[in-house]
Amino acid sequence: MKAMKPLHLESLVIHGGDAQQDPHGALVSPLYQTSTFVFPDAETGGRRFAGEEAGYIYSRLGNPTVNLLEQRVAALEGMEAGAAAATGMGAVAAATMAFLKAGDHVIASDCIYGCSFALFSHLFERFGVKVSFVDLSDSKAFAAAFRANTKLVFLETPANPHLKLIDLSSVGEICARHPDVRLIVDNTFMTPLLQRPGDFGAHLVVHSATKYLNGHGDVVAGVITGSQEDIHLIKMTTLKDMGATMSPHDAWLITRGLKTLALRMQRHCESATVVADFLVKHPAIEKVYFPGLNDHPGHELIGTQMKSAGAVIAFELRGGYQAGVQLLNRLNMIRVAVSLGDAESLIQHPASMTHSPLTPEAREQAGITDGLIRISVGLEQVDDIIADLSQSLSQLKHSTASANGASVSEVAQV
Ligand code: 4LM
Repeated sequence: MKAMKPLHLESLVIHGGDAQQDPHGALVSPLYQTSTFVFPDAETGGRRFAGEEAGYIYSRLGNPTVNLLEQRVAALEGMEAGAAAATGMGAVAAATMAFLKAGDHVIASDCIYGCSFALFSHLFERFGVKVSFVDLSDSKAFAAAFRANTKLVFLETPANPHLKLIDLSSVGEICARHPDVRLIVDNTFMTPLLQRPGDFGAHLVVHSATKYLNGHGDVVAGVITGSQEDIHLIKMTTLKDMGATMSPHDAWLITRGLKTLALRMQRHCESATVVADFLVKHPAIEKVYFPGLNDHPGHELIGTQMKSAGAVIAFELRGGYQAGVQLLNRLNMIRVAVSLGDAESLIQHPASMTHSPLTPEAREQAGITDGLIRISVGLEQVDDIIADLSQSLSQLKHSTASANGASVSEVAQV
C-alpha cells in the first residue's frame, strides 16, 4: 500500500498488514490451500531451510494466507508480528511454553478460562513449572507473588466467565520492575478494537480467534502477537515442533470475518448494555456481572484501558443452579452452547461447562458459583434477545423457592 496517514483500527481490520498483493489483482487475497511449496531447484530449498533465503517451505512453517492474518492482527494490536495457532488453547500453550523450562515459576490470574487453568495447573506441574494463581486486581498480592524464578505473568481482562477486570497499567508497571518476566494478556473478550494490552506493557497478546475475531462460529483458531523476536522464537519452537499451527482455510475465513469486526463489536456492545440493564431489573436475578455497570469493580477502566464493556454478561439467579437449568432449557432463540462472540447469542453454565476443569476450591477462589450463568450477546435484534430471556425467566417464578441450594455436584450437568 502507498505511504499515507496511519489507518484507524476500523480500516486496519480490512487493510492491515503488508502482505504482498495478489499477482493477478484479486481483491480478496487468495486461499493458498497447500501443504507444501515447490522449490525452483535443490539449492534454493537448502537455502530456505538454512534461513539464508526468504520463501515458503511447508505450511506448518508458514503459509501466505496465514501470514496475511498474522500481520493483520499484529497491526490491530499495535505489535510487530503475529503467529497463528490451530486453536486459542494452541496459542496460549505456544505463547507460554516457548519461554518456560523445568524449575520456572508463573503467576497467573485466579480467574481465567477453564482450559488455560487446566494447562497451567495440571500440565505445567508435570513438567516442573510451578504456577501461583493470584488475585491480580490486588496489586500488593501481585507484587508479593514474584519469585527469583518467575518468568511469566498471564491474565485475562475482562476475565472468563464473570468479567473480573484487572488494571493493565498497574500490572504493566509492576512487571516492568522485573525485566526478565514476560506479561501475556489474553485479549479474547475485548479484541484489539476495544483494548490493546500492548499499550500498557504486555509483551505478548493472545486470542482465541474462534470468538469475535472470526465471529461466525465456523472455526476454532488462535493468534499470538508480540515482538519480532518473541514471535520468531514461538514460531520456530512451540508452534513448529509441537505443530498446532493454523490451517490456511481457517485463516482465510478469519480474515474474511475480521473485515466486519468493527461493525459487529459496535452492535454486540450496544445490545449487551441493553440486555444488562434488563437483567439488573429482573426480580429473578440476584446479581449481574457486567463491566458497564457502575458498581462493577474496575468499571472506571472503561474509557482508560478499554473502550467499552464488551458483550459478555454473567449473572446469578435467585434460584441457583436448578433455576439456571430451567432458564437454559426453556429458551427458544438463544442457543445453549459454550463459546462466545458469534452472531448467535450463546448461553452456558460455567461451573459445569467452560470452568468444569477447575477444582471446586479453585472455582470458589475465582468466584465462580454453581448458580452463575454466562451469556454472549449476539447480533440478533436486541428486542428478540430480551423477549426470549424474559419468557424463560418468567417461567421460573414457581420453581425458584424449591430449587435454592442445589449444587453442581448434586445435580446432573446442564
Ligand atoms: C468459552 N473459551 O469460554 P479455543 N482464551 C479464552 C477463552 O474464552 C477460550 C480460549 C482461550 C470458550 C470455549 C469453549 C479467554 C475459550 C480457548 O476454544 O481453543 O479456540 O480458545 O466458551
